[in-house]
Parts: sequence; C-alpha cells; structure tokens
Amino acid sequence: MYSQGLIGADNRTEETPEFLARFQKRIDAEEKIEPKDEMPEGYRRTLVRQIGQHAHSEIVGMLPEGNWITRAPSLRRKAALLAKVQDEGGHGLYLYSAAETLGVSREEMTEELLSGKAKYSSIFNYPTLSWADMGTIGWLVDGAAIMNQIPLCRCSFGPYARAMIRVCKEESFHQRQGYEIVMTLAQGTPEQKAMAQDSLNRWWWPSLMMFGPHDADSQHSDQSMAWKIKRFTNDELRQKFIDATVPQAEYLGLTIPDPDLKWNEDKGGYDHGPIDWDEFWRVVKGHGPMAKDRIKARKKAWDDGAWVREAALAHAEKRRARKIAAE
Ligand code: BYC
Repeated sequence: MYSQGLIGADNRTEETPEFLARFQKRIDAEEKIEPKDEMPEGYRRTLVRQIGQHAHSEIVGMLPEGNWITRAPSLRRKAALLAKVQDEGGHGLYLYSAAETLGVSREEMTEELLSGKAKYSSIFNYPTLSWADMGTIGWLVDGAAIMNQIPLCRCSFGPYARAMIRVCKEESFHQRQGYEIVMTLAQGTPEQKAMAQDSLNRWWWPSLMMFGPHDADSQHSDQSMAWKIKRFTNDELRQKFIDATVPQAEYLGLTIPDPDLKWNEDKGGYDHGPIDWDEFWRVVKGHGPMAKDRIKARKKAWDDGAWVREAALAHAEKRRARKIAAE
C-alpha cells in the first residue's frame, strides 16, 4: 500500500499513493503550495535543498564582487557595485526565510554550507582578476541567473515563487549594469577591449555550467519538473541563455571563446562546443580555484557574527520577559 516510487531522490519517504496523487493533482492544477499545507516529505526536502543552496549562492556570491568595491574606477561605479552586492545579501536573506518556512533553521543551513554538505553555485569558485570581471559577472552570471530564475517565479511553492519576483527585478538591473560596464570597456581603448575579451574568455564556460549537468546526468530534474519546482530542464535553459547572449557579444564586438559555436537553422538556436564536465564536477565537489577561500570567508563571518546573534536573542528574551511582566 505504500509507494516509494514517486518521491525525492533519496527514496526514504513512505507515503500512500492516494496522498501523493492528491498532492500531484494540486500541482497539476497550478495551485500554490504554502508552508502549512500537507506535502510529501520528498517535496519538502527537495525545496530545502534547492532554496538553501540558492541562498548560499547569493551570500557566497557577494565575495567575488565585494573584492572589487574598494577598487572601482569611479564613485558612480562604486555606488552601483555596492548596491548590487547589498542586493545579493538581501536575496540570500529572503531565500533563507523561504527555506525556514519548511522547518529548517538558518543555523542548520549555515552549518551545512560550512561543512561542505550543502552546495553553492559553482560559478563563485572562480577568481575575479580584473575590473572587467565586474562587468562580465553582471552580464553573464546575473544573465544566467535571470534565465534560471524567471521560471522559478512560477514555482509551485508559494514563498519561493514570491521571493523570486523581487529577486528577478533586481537581477535584471544587475545584468544591465554589468553589460554597460563591458560595453564601456569594449568601446574604449584597445587595452580596455582586450581586458573585456579576456574576462569573457574566462567566464563563458563557467557561466554555461551554472545551469547544472546535462539533462541525462541531472538526478533531480524529472521529479522537480513533475512537482513544477523546475519548469525547464538544465539544457533547455542553457540553450536559451546561449541564444540570448551570442547577439549581445556580437553587438559588443567581442568573441565568444567557442570555435564550434554556430547558428543551427533547423533548431532555431546555436550549437555549441563540448562543456568540460570534469571541470564542472571538480568544482561542484569543492575543488574549485577559490573554494577554500570562499568557505574560510563565510566561516569567519559566521564566527565574527556570533556575538550579534547572541545579543539579538538576549534582547528578544528581555523584551519578552518585560511584556509578560507588564501583563
Ligand atoms: N553549482 O540534479 P541536478 C546568483 C548540483 S546565484 C553547484 O541538475 P537540480 C547570483 C545539484 O545541486 C545563482 N552545484 O540538480 C548571486 C545536485 O547536487 P545535490 C544560484 C550544482 O537542483 C550573486 C547535482 O549537482 N541559482 O544568481 O535539479 C551574484 C545534480 O544536479 C550546479 C540557483 O541556485 C552548479 N552550477 O538543478 C550574481 C537557482 N548545478 O544538491 C548572481 C536555483 C547542479 O544533489 N537552483 N549542481 O547535492 C536551481 O535552479 C537548480 O538547483 C540547479 C540544479 C539548476 C542549479
């Protein structure tokens, strides 16, 4: 009478087929699932995993760009970069809050990040070597993020979908500010244009990897699509991103570092060369060039912030006691 076939990747949950079918009916009717609604344990776990990893990506994603705030070439650039990095911090906080509605605490999620159990986007394990990288990250990394996140605004889980609406509006500003930086460099001196090209060369392939493994190797996609957490597969979104980005590079007069990139009339999209999946899995498993530094920085921030958390708890306790005494 119990089925283990319909649920999350680890197959640990036991729920009746009737219960799973009832839940699937709500999903198929495009109803939003809210935190207190009954849901399969696999659905809850999938969301905690994805939203938690998404939140960590936003927070770790502040580091590569934060690295350039003091070296921005003008006050205007500095103000925009500062605002963007703060936005990413805000996205992390909405996302942690969305995950918390599923019964997991911020402490637990942070501990999983610091222990290496929870992942964060592979892209943030690469170093930011020049100012041009601030432009390229906005253009490509935020561009890829938008492509992935617009469909998440229609995710079946209400708090995640709603958080994504604001996040996407801000990511869209980030993408434009990045593209404008790259455009300024591409139309500048030959040295500036070379800097933009070098940056594109380094970030192109890691940006394509942001969308995750090929569909054939994506262990969670089928179930996440059935539950309408994901609306498109990894390969579908990667293709959309390439098709949108190639004309942008052409407009800038920059060359995408893929000799096999070619318009395919029949499919109405670009064919591209092979992605280095060995590199992808190496980075995902924690061996990216900046992996140690990123986790070290997050651990330091978490440890240094312990007194703030303790003080906030003590303050809340004092207020609670005062309120009880006054009643
Ligand atoms: N990096 O079965 P799959 C941003 C993992 S931040 C690392 O296809 P799924 C921004 C995957 O987790 C952008 N790991 O998984 C911030 C799974 O491992 P686990 C972050 C990756 O979940 C600051 C395994 O590989 N965006 O926008 O169905 C500045 C198998 O994959 C990656 C999000 O997090 C990767 N690239 O699909 C600027 C969006 N790819 O968990 C910008 C929300 C795969 O079993 N997340 N893995 O240990 C998603 O949409 C999905 O989770 C993914 C992966 C498409 C990423």
